[in-house]
Amino acid sequence: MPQQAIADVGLIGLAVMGENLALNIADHGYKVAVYNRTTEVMKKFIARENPPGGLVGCESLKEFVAAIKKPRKIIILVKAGAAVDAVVKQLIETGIDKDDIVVDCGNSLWTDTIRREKEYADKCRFFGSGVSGGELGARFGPSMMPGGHPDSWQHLKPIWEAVAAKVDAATGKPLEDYAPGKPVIGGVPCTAYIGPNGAGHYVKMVHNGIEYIDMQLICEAYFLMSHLLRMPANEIGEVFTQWNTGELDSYLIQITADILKQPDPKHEGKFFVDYVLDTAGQKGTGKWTSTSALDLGIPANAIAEAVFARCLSALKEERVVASKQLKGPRVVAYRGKKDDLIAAIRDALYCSKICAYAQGFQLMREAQKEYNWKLHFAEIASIWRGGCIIRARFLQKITDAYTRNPDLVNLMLDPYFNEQIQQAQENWRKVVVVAAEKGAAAPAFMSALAYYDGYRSARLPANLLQAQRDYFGAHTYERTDAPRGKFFHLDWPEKNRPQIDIIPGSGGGH
Ligand code: NBP
Repeated sequence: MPQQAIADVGLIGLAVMGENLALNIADHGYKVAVYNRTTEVMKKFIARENPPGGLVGCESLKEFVAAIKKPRKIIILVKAGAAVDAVVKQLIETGIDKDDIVVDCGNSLWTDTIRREKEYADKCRFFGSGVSGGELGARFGPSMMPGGHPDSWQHLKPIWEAVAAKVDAATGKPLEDYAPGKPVIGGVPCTAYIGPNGAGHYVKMVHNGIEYIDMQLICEAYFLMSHLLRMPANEIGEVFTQWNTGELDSYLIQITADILKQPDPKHEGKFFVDYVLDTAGQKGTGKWTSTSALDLGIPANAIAEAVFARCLSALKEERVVASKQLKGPRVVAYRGKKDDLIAAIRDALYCSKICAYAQGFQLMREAQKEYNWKLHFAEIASIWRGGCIIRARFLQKITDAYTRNPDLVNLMLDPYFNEQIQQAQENWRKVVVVAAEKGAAAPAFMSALAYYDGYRSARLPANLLQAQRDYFGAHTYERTDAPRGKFFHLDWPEKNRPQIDIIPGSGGGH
């Protein structure tokens, strides 16, 4: 039991993330006081792993609080939601100081972080930091998205910059070395101050929304190769390995190749992925991203499509019944050249990915207006280059795009990405057509293409839509031959008597 304040930082919650982040922090020379609600978990952890003097196991919160040097820096890594409030309240009851910084590193809803910062303001300095990279990231270098009061950040910055993933300054490539006790030296840390109150957790949420669509697009590419070309899993894995040497080079493509080549432990000569039930779970961050997009009026349809794809996958039993009753095309196999279709699928994946990131960045752009943040998009892209689940070569290109033009309205308008889509879009369209013809579900490829075509359309059919709204609900409309902001209403008679009423400044209804 520690008798005095000897720890540089404290960490509460010793599940996957907490244990690994504690070890990571200790690897960088900090002494970490650790506490877990279930004491046995803490004891087992300390018995199993305690880098020379790096961890201070605490059985009670009283011990834990006493063990940390002031102003205390306390990291919370417990289940997002009520548990976070429970822990903060217990810390306050135990007797932390107003100057102590309590950092929630879990996947908390950003509005909870905003609320908590206010609610606990006279008891402690509450701070929210997104952490991405899963178990391995937490252990050897995650991407970290800190948000809260800038003064608090100054206290946390040295630790965050030490433990975060590092990328090469010149190339942006992750500097990975998964060796306990031997942290990566040098490189650019994958963390940067995001903004006040909930900004860090908001950006982490969008990261996760992008992760959802990134994964779904990869799954659709796999599905089309499997379904239309009848390729075995390991052969598709080889295609992903090949793709990982080009623009698609990323952690998710790399692990996909590994997964597809993995033999099944129970069936000799068979592949693991073929025995995994096709139902996907979710914890909520994709849904939050989509809900936020709906609230802010941002068309993040591909991200939402990825969430719905998981929902549809969960209806396994219904789908099995429907598969016997709802008929599709008779011939499913693709009759054209296999290599050509594989190349086209790669292009479809690449173009859809550009759209997905464009949607994520548009969403953050809108959120910053709503919450009065000043987000630095080049920096956000740059801290996703390493450590996190969506780390990819592609993120260097996004960093470059926002460095060239920090006010870029949409990623697709950046000259580099615009050209990339021009080069690949014919193939993208081909894949969507083939998928539709053959009855293979590829909702994210299709949704991304619809976004691209909608976004590049100077005129959409919303003229008719708004006229319909005016007809049945007197919701008014704007005219092509009048300035924006002037609203009109046609006095729709039973027998179509045309008569125009001008309603200056009238809103658009609902
Ligand atoms: P979990 O999200 O599974 O939470 C388990 C931890 O929460 C345990 O230490 C548990 O203590 C503690 N806890 C709970 Br549950 N209720 C508590 C309460 N009322 N008071 C105190 N402690 C409580 O852990 P995780 O997977 O390590 O994730 C931690 C956070 O990081 C989450 O917000 C998660 O969304 C986020 N995150 C996770 C990952 C990942 O890959 N897992 C990646 C990125 C972010 P106990 O041992 O006593 O039950």
